Amino acid sequence: MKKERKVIITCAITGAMHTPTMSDALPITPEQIAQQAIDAAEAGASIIHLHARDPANGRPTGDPKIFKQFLPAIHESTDAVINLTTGGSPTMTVEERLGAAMETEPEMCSLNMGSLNFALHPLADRYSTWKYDWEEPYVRESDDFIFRNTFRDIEKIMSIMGARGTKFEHECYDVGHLYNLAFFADKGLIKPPFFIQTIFGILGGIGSDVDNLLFMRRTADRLFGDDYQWSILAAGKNQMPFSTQGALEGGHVRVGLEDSLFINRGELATSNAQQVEKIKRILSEFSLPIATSNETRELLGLKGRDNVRFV
Ligand code: KMH
Ligand code: ZN
Repeated sequence: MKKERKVIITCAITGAMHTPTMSDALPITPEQIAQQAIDAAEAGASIIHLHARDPANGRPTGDPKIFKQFLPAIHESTDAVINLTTGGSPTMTVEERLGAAMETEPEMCSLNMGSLNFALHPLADRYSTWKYDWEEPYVRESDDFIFRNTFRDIEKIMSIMGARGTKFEHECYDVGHLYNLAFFADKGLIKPPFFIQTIFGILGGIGSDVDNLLFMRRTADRLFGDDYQWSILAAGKNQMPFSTQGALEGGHVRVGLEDSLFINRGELATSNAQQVEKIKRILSEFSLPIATSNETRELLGLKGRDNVRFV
C-alpha cells in the first residue's frame, strides 16, 4: 500500500532578503529569533531555516558566536530540524557564509545551486524611511550584487558540510540550477534523497508563474526521478498562493518572514508562526497532512537531532 503523503513545512525565520525597517515583526536579536523559531515549530514547521543578524544594527551576519546565542534555546525547546543558511547575504564572502554551519554541524544547511544577480533594488523606492544607515544602500546597490555560488564554491560547501553529515536544502532559483545539482549528483558528491527547494519570484531568478512551477517540477522529475523531495518557496506576494499550488502538485512548502513579510495582500504578518498557521490551515482544507520533525528526518535521511554541536 502506498504511504500517505505528508507535507514538510519549512519556516525561514529572518534573512537577507528584507531589512528590519520594513516590518517590526522581523526578528533581529538572538532572543527574538529563538522565540519566533520556537513558536513557528510549535505551529507546525518541522524545519526551521535560520540566519543571524547583528543585534546592534540588524545587519545580516555570519558570526558563529551570534548563531550560538539562539541555537541552544531552539534545540532544547523543540524537536524541529535546524537548517542553517550558507547563503548568508550576497555581500558576505563564502567563508563568512559557511562559518556557523561548519562550527555547529546542523542536520541541514542551505546550499545555493548557482550564481545570480539577487536583486532587491525595486523595493528601495517603496520606502522613504530606514531604521539603519546600511539598509538603503544595501537594497539600492543590489542591482549590482552577484550572489556568488560558483561550481567551486558549491563543491567546497558540499565536501565540508558533507563530511559533517549535514544534508542540504538545495536552493534552485532557476532551471539551470537543477542541472547544476544533477552535475554534482552524477559526480557522486551528494547522495539521495535530495531536498530541492525550487525558488520563484526573486528578481534575477525564475518568476512565479504556474507554467514555471510545473516546468521546474517536470525537469526535476526527469533529472532525479524518485531521488528527491520537492519543496516550493515563492518570495513576496505569491508566497501563500504559490505554496498552495505547489502542495497540490505534490510538493512541500516553505514560508517565513525571510521570504515575505506579509500575511495577506497589503497586511504585514505579525510573526513567523502566523504564516505557518495559515499554510497549515490551507493544507488541512485539502486534507493534506503535515510531516512531524521525525517524519521529516526519515523522508530526508537526516543524521538526527543529537549529532550537532550547538554549544
Ligand atoms: N531567502 C531565500 C530566497 C540561503 O539562506 O542560503 C534565499 C536563502 C538563501 O534562503
Ligand atoms: Zn536563507
